[in-house]
Amino acid sequence: DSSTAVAESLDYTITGIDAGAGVVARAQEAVETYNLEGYEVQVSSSAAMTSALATAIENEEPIVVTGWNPHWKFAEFDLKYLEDPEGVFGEAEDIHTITRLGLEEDMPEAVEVLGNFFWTEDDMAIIMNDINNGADPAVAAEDWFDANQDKVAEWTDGVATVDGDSISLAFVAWDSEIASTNLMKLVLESVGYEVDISALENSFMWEAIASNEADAMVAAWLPVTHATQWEQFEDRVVDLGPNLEGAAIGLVVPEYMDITSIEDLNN
Ligand code: PBE
Repeated sequence: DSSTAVAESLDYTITGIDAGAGVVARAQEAVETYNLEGYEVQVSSSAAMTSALATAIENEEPIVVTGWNPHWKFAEFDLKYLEDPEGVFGEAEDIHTITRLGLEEDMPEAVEVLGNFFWTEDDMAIIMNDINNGADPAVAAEDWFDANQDKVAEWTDGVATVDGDSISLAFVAWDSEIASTNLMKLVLESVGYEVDISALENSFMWEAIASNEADAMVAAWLPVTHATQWEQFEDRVVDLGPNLEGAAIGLVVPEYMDITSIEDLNN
């Protein structure tokens, strides 16, 4: 097929998010791997991407975005992942909890809680959807915290309380991580910590943990999304394992688009 109708209808544009995001790096890799000639991955932010997506869908126009779940966009719009026969975006991803070296010795109670933290996509969706519907992130996290005391109790069970020790969590302002980090702040506060959360660009989040500027984060997407950061920092951080399983990244389009695979972007 020598027609480029699909590519032209998309203006040869993949609508990306922040430049540091793993899904943007993988999308750039997909342009190479699938030889998506002329395509560019436009970088912006999660908010700009979802707003472009909403506008396109309102007008039933073609659009392809860097997507991931957990994310509220799948609840709000009819969307599909494009098939990825070359496996550029990996299979299922897990979201891991990562601490700085030495945190276990310095704040064993916090590490116990962080290591116990494990929830599901459905749990996270409740906070994310509230925020998307206009709730303040801290308030949305608090509502979930209040309504899910059984889960909070599992994560804090048998953990000794501390007396106002300061701990800092780093994150990136992706919707999923805004939800999880705001929740973990409350959980750590419930055992007596004073918790500071700071939003950074992705590689700075990893760097902050590796250089002891921040104590922990719940925002590491592995094995594929943050493979570059993992390779760079694995010797200088501690991986406490997954806090959520079955995440995914990929290229996402509205259901009404008549394509099914990344390869079709060349049509
Ligand atoms: N995300 C959400 C991030 C990880 C969490 C998929 C946009 C990324 O691509 O790095």
